[in-house]
Amino acid sequence: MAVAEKQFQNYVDGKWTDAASGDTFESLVPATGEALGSFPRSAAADVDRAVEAAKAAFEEWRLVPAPERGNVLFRFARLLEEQKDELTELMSREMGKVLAEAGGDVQEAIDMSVYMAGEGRRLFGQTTPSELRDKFQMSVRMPVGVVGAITPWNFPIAIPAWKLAPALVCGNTVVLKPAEDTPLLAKRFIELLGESGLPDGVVNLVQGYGEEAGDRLVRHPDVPIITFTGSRETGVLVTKNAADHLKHVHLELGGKNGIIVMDDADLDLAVEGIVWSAFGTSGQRCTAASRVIVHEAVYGELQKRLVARAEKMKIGPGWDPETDLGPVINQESLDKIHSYTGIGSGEGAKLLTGGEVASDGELGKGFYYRPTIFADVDPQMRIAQEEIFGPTTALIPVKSFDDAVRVTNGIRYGLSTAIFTADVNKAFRAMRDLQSGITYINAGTTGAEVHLPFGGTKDTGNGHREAGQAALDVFTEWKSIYVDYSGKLQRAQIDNVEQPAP
Ligand code: UN1
Repeated sequence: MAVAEKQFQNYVDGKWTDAASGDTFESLVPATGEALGSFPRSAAADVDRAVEAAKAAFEEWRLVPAPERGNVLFRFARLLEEQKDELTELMSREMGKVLAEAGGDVQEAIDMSVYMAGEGRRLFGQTTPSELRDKFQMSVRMPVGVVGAITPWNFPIAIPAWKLAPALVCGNTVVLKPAEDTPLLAKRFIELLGESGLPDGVVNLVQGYGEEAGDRLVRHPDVPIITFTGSRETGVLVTKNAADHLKHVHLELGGKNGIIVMDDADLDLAVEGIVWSAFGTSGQRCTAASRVIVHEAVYGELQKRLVARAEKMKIGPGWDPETDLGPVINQESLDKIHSYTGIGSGEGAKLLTGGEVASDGELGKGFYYRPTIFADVDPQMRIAQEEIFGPTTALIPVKSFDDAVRVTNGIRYGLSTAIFTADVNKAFRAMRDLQSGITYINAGTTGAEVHLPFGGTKDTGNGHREAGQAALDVFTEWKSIYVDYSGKLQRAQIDNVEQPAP
């Protein structure tokens, strides 16, 4: 697919515009290092204009009936469907993932938009009886205002949809600051949303860097909600910088997800699950399985099968249908991933396969890393504790189920966990005892569907969830409404005391 190098713009109040400074940055193709286009390097002044537009648009958008807001999302889903092939191919180019996964990313956005479009006819609140006669009461969800959405590059179409679809159907307006590694996909996303019939100013796009554009959004007094997906370190910064305005902060941060393989597991299935979860998207998922906790009885056999599978993976550009493993996002990422190979070896872990940059022939132009497996990893080693965000996984032997649970839980993060076992009792104990927002039984750590809550415990976030009904809690505030039709003053907690509770 040829996307000629071009200059792209921000989208503010329904118009395409440059950054006030005129500064730009480039988006690179990770498979080849070529530039895809240049984008506005936005700063505070650009964010301020976008927020002003979103704030003004909110006054009208919040009054549009929710089913009508939902209809916009239905149209958006249809446009995404029509453009699915184009977006898939573009994603394999700008972000690097293989076609099947890129298609899945777009499909996730379609599914989320359809799900949230339907929410336009629900947005359920509660009605309850009153303790007094002739009185009615209910709770309703209210939109909050301008949402600042800061999205990552690893799911460049899906995650903007996770955030924007619920934000919009609830009646909020949005300023999106996408990752600087995937600005063209964000531009296409916003363009299609605009074509779906959103009034000007309801959605705005500000391209640029986190420390410049993102930071202003986080601190802007007229942005009451920040939703951020990214690293733990940036999540802490976002929380601190949003605190002066007591913003709602929704965070989706790191993971160090573990797959447990018990002695009674179907090993072929476990190997498939591990390969998909550890090496899919080149390990650049917050749900990636970067630890495999294996019962000692099957440890040797699992190693053998896993290494054989990993060594068969074909490395290449995402758009080549033969490719199993695409590039990682950029040089900095490649360096970080490789530095963890050094760290793991230095800590005494045994490198079974991989552990090097793949640079034969054409691969030398891009950012490729071989699928990497360490064995004999101690649970306290850095490669078993820190998020690497690359195709590297660590095998940790354990003696029992209880050991496996203890090791799986022995990290700061709590996004996704999995267990392969044929024992239903162990499966149910795992569902109860694994400390994570998501647990899979006989599947890898990846594969969330849009209608269940997505998010993690511990340092993966701050208690919020996106997707499903839980997303509505991020983007609305409850209002409780009391309607007294008795015609007289009735005092709650006072006038009903003649019949106290027994
Ligand atoms: C992420 O890795 O940031 O379940 C999101 C999954 C995907 C989404 C992952 N559907 O892993």
